[in-house]
Amino acid sequence: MNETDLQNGKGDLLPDEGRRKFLGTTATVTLAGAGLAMGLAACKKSEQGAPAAGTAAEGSHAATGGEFDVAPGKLDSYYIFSSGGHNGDVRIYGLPSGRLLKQIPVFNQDCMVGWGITNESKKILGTKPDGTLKYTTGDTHHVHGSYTDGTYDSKYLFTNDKLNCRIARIRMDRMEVDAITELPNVQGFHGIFPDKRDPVDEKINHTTRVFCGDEFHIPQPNDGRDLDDPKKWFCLFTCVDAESMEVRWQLKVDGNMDLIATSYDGKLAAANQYNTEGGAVAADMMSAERDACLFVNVARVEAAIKAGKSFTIGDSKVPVVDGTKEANKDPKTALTCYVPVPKNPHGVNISPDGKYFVCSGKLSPTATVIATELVHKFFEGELKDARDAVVAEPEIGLGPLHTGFDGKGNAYTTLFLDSQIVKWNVDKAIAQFKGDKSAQPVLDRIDVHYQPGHGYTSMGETKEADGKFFNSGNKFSKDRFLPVGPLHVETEQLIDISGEKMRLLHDHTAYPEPHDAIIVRADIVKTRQVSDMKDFPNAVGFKDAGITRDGNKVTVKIASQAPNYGVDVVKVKKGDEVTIILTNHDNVEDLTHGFGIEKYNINFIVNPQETHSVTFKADKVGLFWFYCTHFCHALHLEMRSRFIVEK
Ligand code: K7E
Ligand code: CUA
Ligand code: CA
Repeated sequence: MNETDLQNGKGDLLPDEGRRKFLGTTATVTLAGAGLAMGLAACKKSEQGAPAAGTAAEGSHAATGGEFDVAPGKLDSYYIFSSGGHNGDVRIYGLPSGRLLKQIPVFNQDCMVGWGITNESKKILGTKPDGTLKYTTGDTHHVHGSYTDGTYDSKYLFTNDKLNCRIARIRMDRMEVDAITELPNVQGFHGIFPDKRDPVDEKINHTTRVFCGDEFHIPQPNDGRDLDDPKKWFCLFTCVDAESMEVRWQLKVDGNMDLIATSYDGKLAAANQYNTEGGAVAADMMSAERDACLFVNVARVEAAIKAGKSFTIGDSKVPVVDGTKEANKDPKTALTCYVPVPKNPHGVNISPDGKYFVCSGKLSPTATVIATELVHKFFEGELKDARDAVVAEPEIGLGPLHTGFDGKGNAYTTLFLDSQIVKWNVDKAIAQFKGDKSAQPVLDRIDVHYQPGHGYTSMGETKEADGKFFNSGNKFSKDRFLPVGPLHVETEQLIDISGEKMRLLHDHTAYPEPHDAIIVRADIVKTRQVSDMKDFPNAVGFKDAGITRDGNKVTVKIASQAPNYGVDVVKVKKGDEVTIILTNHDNVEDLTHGFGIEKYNINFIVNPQETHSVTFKADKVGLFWFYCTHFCHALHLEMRSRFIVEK
């Protein structure tokens, strides 16, 4: 088998030896530029103490099929809320079926619902002075839900835009974005995580803040100064208020931040750091043997701000405090704790019992386990060295990225280079670290197809982790689906983790390119299928429907009910600024109307009892039909009226 064959995705036909070679080839090709192969040379596979991997790609580990099928008319038992990557959206899947249920436009434009087209969505997205959108692109990586009492409360989802550094909030009753905030003075806003409890007032046992990690260091302020002086650049950790969505404060840190995790007691936020070197090119970012996991003492940061120890950067009014090592030498007053972990870690996740943070090695074949209790001890001045907070560092395989938990003491880590999920036991890893030579932390491995990034378990980011499912978000699908040209759809693989051995249940597709997701029990999620008209201040009643003019501004108020808009013709003059306000008066679940005007690039929907509006210039003379774009009624095609623009 030559290299071309290997690249063509014939890996599954190969014996295990060949599969490894196949993956190795891909990995080398993919990452050679970054010099990753070198960094991994230290890993001795034979000494990992793992039981033999499932050798055939599927086989002994695979489910026989059927048992997790969702029959016609039956509902899934879980939701997956997933990021959409550089499509800029958030997706909802059902589990265990893997069926796609909804795509929520967030930072992208969407002509199905009219996101980025209606006045209401443009206001949330943000516009330039000329009324056009400030940004039309985005890159969502992480989606996390708001918490009450350590589990999801079905109120909000929060997601990041790595590209234009915005945080978005989705209200879960409607599964629509209701707020977007741009973070000042950051680039590469990557990790995001809501807190689970108030760090100051213990009685507040729900999400009040969302923490944001900043991956790319920049000159501060980024106004043309220090462009050739990377030593002066730095990153900011950001705290956003979960209700007002305003930026509360920022923290200057050493190094960069990647993913974020928060403690169950509300007191700590953690971020893995891969560029503690402050390098501007990849080789420099990989020069140190160890980087760090940063812990932020949230209450102390807020006390420092109250005490007036903050400054501001550039035009931003957000208070910034100094969390660098230099400014935080005494642990008893320190705002931050930097725990050294091996080379360029990726991913930080907390166990459902709140006891351990796990940082994956990425360029080191290890996972580092840090005890929450010992980080607290550090801040009390009772730990000699921040590194002493590490209680285990098992060797688990090549390219570990993200970890999920089953709530029974086991961790499941994605191995990007090995294309596997490895199951390992946290207590056994701790025993091994303490010197127990008989402890074998690695319990099982399963092949996935191929190169997993994020992996996550059912309810695994809550204290209600139930140990049922693990979903592997793979970065390469190669031969898993019918080919559709150069851009492959991604594979997600559902794994049953309820037994001792992991079992692969099925593949489902994901449009490129999701990163992180959460799996939420279906009974927790409460949505409403028909909106409340009172939530829409510009709702048009049947009596207020009609056309009004104020100078060259024309307002068209439409109260629609299937299968009519209630207006046969709208006449305006060329050059008029036209605002159309459309209310859907149907009070019937699933009865959505659309509104598109020929040649005017306008398309949006109104769900039952909802109102949306658009504003545009009538710059083309003639007759233009506007029609219902969403099938609503036997007379759906007849649901159309005339928009006439006179000279
Ligand atoms: Cu969460 Cu993909 Cu942004 Cu890891 S990152 S894979
Ligand atoms: Cu109204 Cu189709
Ligand atoms: Ca590094």
